[in-house]
Amino acid sequence: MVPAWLWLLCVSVPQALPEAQPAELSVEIPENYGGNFPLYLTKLLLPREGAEGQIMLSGDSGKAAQGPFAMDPDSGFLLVTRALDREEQAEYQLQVTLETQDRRVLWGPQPVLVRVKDENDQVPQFSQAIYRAQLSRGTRPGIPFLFLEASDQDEPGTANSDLRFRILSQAPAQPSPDMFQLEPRQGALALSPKGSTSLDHALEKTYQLLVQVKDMGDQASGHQAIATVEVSIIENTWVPLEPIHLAENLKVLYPHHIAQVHWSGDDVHYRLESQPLGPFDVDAEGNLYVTRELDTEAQAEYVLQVWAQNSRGEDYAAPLELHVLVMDENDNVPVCPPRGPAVSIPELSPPGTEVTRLSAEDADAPGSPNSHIVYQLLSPESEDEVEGRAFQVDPTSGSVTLGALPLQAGQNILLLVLAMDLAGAEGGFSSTCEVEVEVTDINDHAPEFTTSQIGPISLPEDVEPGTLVAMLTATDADLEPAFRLMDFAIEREDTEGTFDLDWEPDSGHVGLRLCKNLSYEAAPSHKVVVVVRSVAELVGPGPGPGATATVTVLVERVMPPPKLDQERYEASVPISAPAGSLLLTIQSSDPISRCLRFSLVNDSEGWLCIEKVSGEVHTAQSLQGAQPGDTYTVLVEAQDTDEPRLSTSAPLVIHFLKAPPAPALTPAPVPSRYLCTPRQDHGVIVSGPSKDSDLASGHGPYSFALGPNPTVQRDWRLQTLNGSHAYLTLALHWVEPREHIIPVVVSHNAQMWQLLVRVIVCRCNVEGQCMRKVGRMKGMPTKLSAVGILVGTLLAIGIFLILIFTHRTLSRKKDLDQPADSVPLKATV
Ligand SMILES: *[C@@H]1O[C@H](CO)[C@@H](O)[C@H](O)[C@H]1NC(C)=O
Ligand SMILES: *[C@@H]1O[C@H](CO)[C@@H](O)[C@H](O)[C@H]1NC(C)=O
Ligand SMILES: CC(=O)N[C@H]1CO[C@H](CO)[C@@H](O)[C@@H]1O
Repeated sequence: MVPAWLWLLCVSVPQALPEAQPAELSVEIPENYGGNFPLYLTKLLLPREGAEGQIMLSGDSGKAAQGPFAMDPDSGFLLVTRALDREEQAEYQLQVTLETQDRRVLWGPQPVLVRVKDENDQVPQFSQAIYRAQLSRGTRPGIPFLFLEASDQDEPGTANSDLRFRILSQAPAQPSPDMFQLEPRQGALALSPKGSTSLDHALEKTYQLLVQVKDMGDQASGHQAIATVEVSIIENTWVPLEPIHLAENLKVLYPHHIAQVHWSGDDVHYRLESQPLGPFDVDAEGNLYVTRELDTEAQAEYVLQVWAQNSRGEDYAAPLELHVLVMDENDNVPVCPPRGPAVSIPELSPPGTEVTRLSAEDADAPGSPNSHIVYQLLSPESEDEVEGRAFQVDPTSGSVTLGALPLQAGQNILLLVLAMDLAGAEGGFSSTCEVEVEVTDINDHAPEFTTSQIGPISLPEDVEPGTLVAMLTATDADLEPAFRLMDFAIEREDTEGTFDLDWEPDSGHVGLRLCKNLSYEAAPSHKVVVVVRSVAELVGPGPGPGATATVTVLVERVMPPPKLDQERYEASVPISAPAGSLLLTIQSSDPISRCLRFSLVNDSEGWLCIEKVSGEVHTAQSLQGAQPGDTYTVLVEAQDTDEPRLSTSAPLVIHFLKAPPAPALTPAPVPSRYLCTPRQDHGVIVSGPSKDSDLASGHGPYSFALGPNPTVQRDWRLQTLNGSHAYLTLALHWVEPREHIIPVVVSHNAQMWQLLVRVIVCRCNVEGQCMRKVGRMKGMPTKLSAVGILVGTLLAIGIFLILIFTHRTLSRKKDLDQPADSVPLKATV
């Protein structure tokens, strides 16, 4: 029951799962097996009923060739028929299948991997029997210059193929027996540290090394091989290079060869680095190239480093340094500094003051003529004379300084300065630099009056305070408004406080105003000295004479027009009035004494005349044509003799009266007076009005005149005192001392009469009086003495009367010469 079940299982499982892969079987077999063959390797678990089918053994991927392997059909063992060589074939892939006659698969396929286990049966082999290498002096110790190669056919990764290199011997062993070192695993041959130090002194040109390679790693056993290494010592050609000068913008074919380096040893690879990064390259032969055009302005100098390296990239020696200098070409134009804001220079700055310092940039090589810049002033054009130059430019430093020509405030100057490279030589480049200069104002001008003397200005006395007397104008040559502000003051004035100044703060005009009433009497003229100053502080010399102005003011006296005592005058005159009849006297009523001159304005008939000085109005001729009852009006004008402008006038109305009947001539008592000669200041008052009411009817002016006798007119003078009295004085210095009877014609209201004024002229005594013998009174008079004096006086009067009468008789004779119409009238003494 059980085998039937197992068979069923064994048969049915592969049938049910024909694709199922049984686990791979792995079998190891030692290489070069020295025992009997066939060698049973492993037993396969075939089904029991193996007889029914046929066991098939095939090689890789169903190939029929199974090589040295076979299956024992009876036992189901896999067996090998001969010894295997791993170096020939290391692995065999086999498949075992149980098939029927008609090639139906009953079991399998079962993969079987047969591995041949390695045996150290191979000897390591050097790639060359003799290695030749060149070694440059100066190679660093430990840097391999030759790599030995060896191979071992045994299984890689096992000790059988694990190779070790070793120097067996060195010949010659001078100057040191171990000049070289060999890396055991890599076979890299290098100088030992000792060899490195002694190589330079070594005279030997060649070293022969016997080298060994051995398998089995570090174990003592193993196979080995031997080779020879010939090392030739070569002089060091790795020498420093001179700097290379390369022109910028060089037009050649690139890459352009610039230098060559050479490492004299074998197995060399060059590496190049440029600091900073530049267009440089090195090829396998050590040729250095520049690969494109250079620009000194971009980079003027490069430092190239070239390394000589072995194939592992290790440096044989220190790198060589190579300086590449890019030679400048004058390919850059000087560049002016950017034009900045205007440079402010105060006016009157001394010559030599630095305005600015130009510094143009030239990108060409510093220190070369290509960047050597010189400066030249283009504008304002430089004068030949130093005095004519406002600016100077130092060619080398570019310093712009002030010249001798003074600048004026407010000027705005654009300086053009040429900056030339190649030190100004021909063929160089140049640029024009601009510098703006602004000359600022300083308060160096004092304000000045346009006129220093003003006037004389005439001012009437009555001009009102506050009146503008004069306008003064001052100017300031400065430009800055703040420097043009002025301050005015009265420096000197005759009368304090009479005048005042008045000005707007920002104007140059100042008004001189009157503050007080003027008075001609107090001051007929004024001198006012006005000064002007700059409000801001003045720089430089102080104010000159123009800072003062003198105003002369003359005070004009103001006179009121003359005033007459009446606004209208009236007089009456009989039409029969003779020429020269006094009508009235015009008088001034001025409180102040002034000289007036009277005149008649429109006396068209010519009837009247007026005394210029006294104002007496007389008839000028007989009033022919005038009718009684008529009036005649003329204008009387009074003019101030000092100020003819000043005048006044008043109408004078003359009323014409009927001619009166001829007056009766009444003898008048003859009063007498004494006047002494030589002439003294005495006179006799003659009264016009008569006590006779017929003659002296009404009031009004009386006019007086001396009688027509020429002697009388020569010796005497008659002046009208007022309307009713006249004053009789001696006209000559000396008049005969005796009794004089002087006829005086009086006219009044068309009546006229004659007075005979008796004047006794005597000799003057010392006191200017008549010498009269009069006794002196002493003490109180007694009754007796009083009677004596009375009698004496009466006696004296008697004698006096006798004297008078004798004189009268004498003078009567003279009266006979007088005209018949001159009738003596009464005279009041
Ligand atoms: C100036 O004169 C005016 C007119 O004559 C007068 O009214 C005024 O009082 C005077 N002023 C002074 C300060 O004398
Ligand atoms: C003189 O002038 C005054 C005022 O103008 C006038 O009234 C008068 O009639 C004039 N007299 C004569 C004679 O023309
Ligand atoms: C009217 C008038 O004034 N008459 C006088 C004229 O002058 C004499 C002398 O001086 C006076 O006595 C009058 O009174």
